[in-house]
Amino acid sequence: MEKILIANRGEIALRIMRTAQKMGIKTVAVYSDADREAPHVRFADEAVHIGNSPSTESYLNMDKIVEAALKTKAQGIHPGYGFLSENAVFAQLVADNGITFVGPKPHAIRVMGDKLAAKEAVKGYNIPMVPGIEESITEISVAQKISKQIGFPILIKASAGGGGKGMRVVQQLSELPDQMERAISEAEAAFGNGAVFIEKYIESPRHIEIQVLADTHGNIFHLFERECSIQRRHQKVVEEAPSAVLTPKIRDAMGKAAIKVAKACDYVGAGTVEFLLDSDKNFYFLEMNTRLQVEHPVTELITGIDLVEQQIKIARNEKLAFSQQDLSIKGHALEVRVYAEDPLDNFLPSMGNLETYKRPKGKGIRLDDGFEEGMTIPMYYDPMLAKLITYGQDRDEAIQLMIQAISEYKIKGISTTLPFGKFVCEHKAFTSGEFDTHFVKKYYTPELLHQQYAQEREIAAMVGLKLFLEHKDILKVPDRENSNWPLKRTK
Ligand code: MV4
Repeated sequence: MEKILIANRGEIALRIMRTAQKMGIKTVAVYSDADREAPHVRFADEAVHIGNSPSTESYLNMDKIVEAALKTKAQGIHPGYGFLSENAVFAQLVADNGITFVGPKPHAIRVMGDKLAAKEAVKGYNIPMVPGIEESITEISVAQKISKQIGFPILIKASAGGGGKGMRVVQQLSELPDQMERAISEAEAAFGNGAVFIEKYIESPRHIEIQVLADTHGNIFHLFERECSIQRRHQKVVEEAPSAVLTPKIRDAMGKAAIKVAKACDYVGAGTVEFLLDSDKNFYFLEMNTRLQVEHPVTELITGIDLVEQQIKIARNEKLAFSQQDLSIKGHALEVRVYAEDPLDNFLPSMGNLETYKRPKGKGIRLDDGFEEGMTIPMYYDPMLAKLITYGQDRDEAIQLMIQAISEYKIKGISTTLPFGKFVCEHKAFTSGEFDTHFVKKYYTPELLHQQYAQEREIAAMVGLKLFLEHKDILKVPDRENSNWPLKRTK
């Protein structure tokens, strides 16, 4: 593979291109109208315009992307995350055109994209599963019988769902018929597939995922876990590796289970196996993500392995050049996602121009971003601007570095979730490691962020007053009549 096309944009397109460049592979960018001037376009060796700004007319347009690869003679396509990365039809189309899809085979994408098919595939591999059923249910009477067996609360999930879409918690039997009906019609509307199933609802879980790498020669290894419990409405906010709560024994057991899940679907490439960990530290397989994940950098930092490099090598049919015994965890890594959203205003998307954009720098700080000062954030795509990643010898060091890096990261012109990231890193429930997936719901209110600002304002006012008192003998305050100072606030 001497040339690859990156079917993505923003930070992940840049991140993939950097590794390709390091490996001596030429890169082809694709871009929409809104991204004509985007950094990923300028960074690539070649760039092909693929359509209008909406992603349905550009980054999701399979034919255009394959056409661009054929035209530029790219031998591989890396899909990044989101967009077409977990689309089995696209993976097949790429292969049918004689191009290498940098990712798993369509079969694995298809199986893991359907939660019931995934359960079916891993059956017989002795993988811990949440108590529940393995088939879709339509009959209320059947649902009632099963729910009574499992015990309330239960969770109704859509088979075609994932990432939290189409889930419903049912607290008691009387709510079941109504919730079932809604879940089915929601799944029908959202996915064109009304299949739903029931699981025991794990009330206060942690979300822990295992990174796996599988080559085409039958080697499958795991690269330990990422803790992803800090999320807001299924959008991850802070991730870290390793998890503060896994013992070597549980880590080993989860790693082995993840490898079995990968085996069960004949997995090739980099993949992530999601688990829930309950308050008694029992873990359960949830689903497998068949792509490179947003939060992959924390794994790279603690293992020293470039996951994109491994993806490309695997796609070239190379054998993994290490074994499970060679892998170990060194240090601790933390990632804060920076979204163009206002944490003081219900995380409303914040659009506008990056008037000021100053990056934090230094040892132990990695910033994966896709924007530059002066750029306008397009409204068509994901609101994630950047990922701020810190690496320290231990968890406390990574957290302190993160707090420092956030304060050095200057973004003006739009609101971002950086202050929210700081809030999390300073919170006792986070620093103590005692949190679950309900962290944000439990502890966050905009008022608490206001307080953070209030303190800063108070300090600024005190410094101002001190300077004034020190220098007031030489300060000249213009008298009103002759001043241009507006008497009324104009803004
Ligand atoms: C669950 C669960 C509790 N019990 N399944 C959400 C995303 C999707 N991957 C599965 N999810 C969940 N499945 C059972 N049986 C709770 C969640 C869940 C969750 C999981 C991980 C991270 C954040 C979450 C937020 C809400 C619910």
